[in-house]
Amino acid sequence: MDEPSRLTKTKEQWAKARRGGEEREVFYEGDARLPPGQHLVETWPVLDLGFKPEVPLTEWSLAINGFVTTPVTWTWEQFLAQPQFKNLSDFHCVTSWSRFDNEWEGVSFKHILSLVKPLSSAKFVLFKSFDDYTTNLPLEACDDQDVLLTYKWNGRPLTKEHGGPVRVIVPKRYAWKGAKWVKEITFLDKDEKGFWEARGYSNSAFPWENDRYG
Ligand SMILES: Nc1nc2c(c(=O)[nH]1)N[C@H]1C(S)=C(S)[C@@H](COP(=O)(O)O)O[C@H]1N2
Ligand SMILES: [Mo]
Repeated sequence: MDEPSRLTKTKEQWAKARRGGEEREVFYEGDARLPPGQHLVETWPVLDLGFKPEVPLTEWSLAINGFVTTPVTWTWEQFLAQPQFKNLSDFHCVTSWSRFDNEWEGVSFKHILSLVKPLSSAKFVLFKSFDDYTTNLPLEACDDQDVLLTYKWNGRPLTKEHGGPVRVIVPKRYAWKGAKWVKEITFLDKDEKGFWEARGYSNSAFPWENDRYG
């Protein structure tokens, strides 16, 4: 990977200092939708490693493999041919902003599980992206009705800056658990830490528990 960007370096320092959440101890009383230490934004900030990969649809593919009965690799057309799924959810970034009511549209993780059929030894999932980013989750976190691979946001195609063609959305965890520009999903029997998890971020990442750092 290239030299880390300034934002990446700052976030790494914040993780070391375990910053964020505590100095913004604003519990919006009566607003049960905002997790502790978060503030609401109307915009949608862009966070990445300082590099936004350009992935033409003709070159896009997604491999789903590892400890599964039936690995698959989809082209763009094959991805679109899967049952389509819509879900509305809130988005919580560890740097303390939250964005409510995002309508995502794509392929549900439940559908993926029904196709590839993880082996009983599969307990973890590792996501890899076209910018070499990685993030990890327990399988049970992915096996949830609100988890999906999205290519649309609020009815429009997901832009490149937000991870298009396709990104992952895991509403019950902080947003770094959702890989933008996803290219590979690997089921594993052992946990393997992703980019931020290896740099001081929490392995579990529960917004409602202010669970930011490991
Ligand atoms: N491939 C990739 N996915 C990524 C990241 C990244 O740098 N590369 N950053 C993560 C982080 S830290 C956050 S907060 C969200 C930001 O998504 P957004 O830019 O659409 O707001 O994407 C996550 N997914
Ligand atoms: Mo983030």
